Amino acid sequence: MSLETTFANHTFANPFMNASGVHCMTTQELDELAHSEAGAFITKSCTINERKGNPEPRYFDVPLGSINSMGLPNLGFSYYLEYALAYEKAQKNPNQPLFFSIAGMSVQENLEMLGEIEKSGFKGITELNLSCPNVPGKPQLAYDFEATYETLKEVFSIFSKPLGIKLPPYFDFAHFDQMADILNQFPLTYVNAINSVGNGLYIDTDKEAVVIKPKEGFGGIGGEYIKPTALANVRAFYTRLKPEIQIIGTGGIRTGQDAFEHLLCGASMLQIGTELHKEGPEIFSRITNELTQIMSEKGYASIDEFKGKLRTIS
Ligand code: RRO
Repeated sequence: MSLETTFANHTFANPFMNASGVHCMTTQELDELAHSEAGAFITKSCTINERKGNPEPRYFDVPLGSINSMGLPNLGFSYYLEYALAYEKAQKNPNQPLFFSIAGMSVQENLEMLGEIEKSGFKGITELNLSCPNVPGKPQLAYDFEATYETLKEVFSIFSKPLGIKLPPYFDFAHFDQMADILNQFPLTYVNAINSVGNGLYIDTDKEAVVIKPKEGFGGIGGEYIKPTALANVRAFYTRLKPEIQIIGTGGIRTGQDAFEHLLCGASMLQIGTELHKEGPEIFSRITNELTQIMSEKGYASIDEFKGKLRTIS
């Protein structure tokens, strides 16, 4: 029995990693992930310059998930690139590349960071976040199909290393079709579905008030609330994208069963945000055990035996 997963020409011990934004802002948090049972990990989405982000409170755990409006706080591109290069230099197993997330405030800023990554010695995988819902005045780029196409055209004219993109959730078959048509025109390594469900509102009934300060309480929803939407997006892209583009499933992964469902829909790697925030990096040993248990009960020796093989009703 093995949880090994092949992704972007690398073999990871298991498919689990953090979702960008959770437990990955500082070198200390990143090192804790590196020493955890996670198969891989990713840095906090960054901008060229350090950002403080939105005013606090800006992240709130709720019974069925979380709401956040962090506003892209990060320590700046150079901080994470230096960490990545040092990590690679010290690495014993070159088969476990780091994932590096960027989220520039403009196409130009993204191109500038990608240009730097391209000419650096970075050997890992870059994730371009086109779906942050929390920067006031900056819409989620991947809801604009033409802008997404134009951005990817520019990106691939200057960037040749492995690149994935982080998408927001879509809710309509026309949008799944349109976005997949665009993505299939590019040499993407992967698509990560989904970011938080943007601009939800959580209310504290006793206080008759919102629970986070930015944007009058509106924020990205994660956790159990969003699993069906995440599974739908994973499945929709798995069945529409060319096979060279792999899928990372993110959204509502709390237990081994949630992980199994994402894999059944076609995800190759699995990212955990809300539940990692609640439990800390120990979650990775719990959830790998739970997934192993489910696979053994079902008689599966490897993930490839069931990945993507969701049944429909005829
Ligand atoms: O920092 C954030 O507010 C944030 C980002 Br960049 C993102 O992509 N998704 C999210 O839920 N929060």
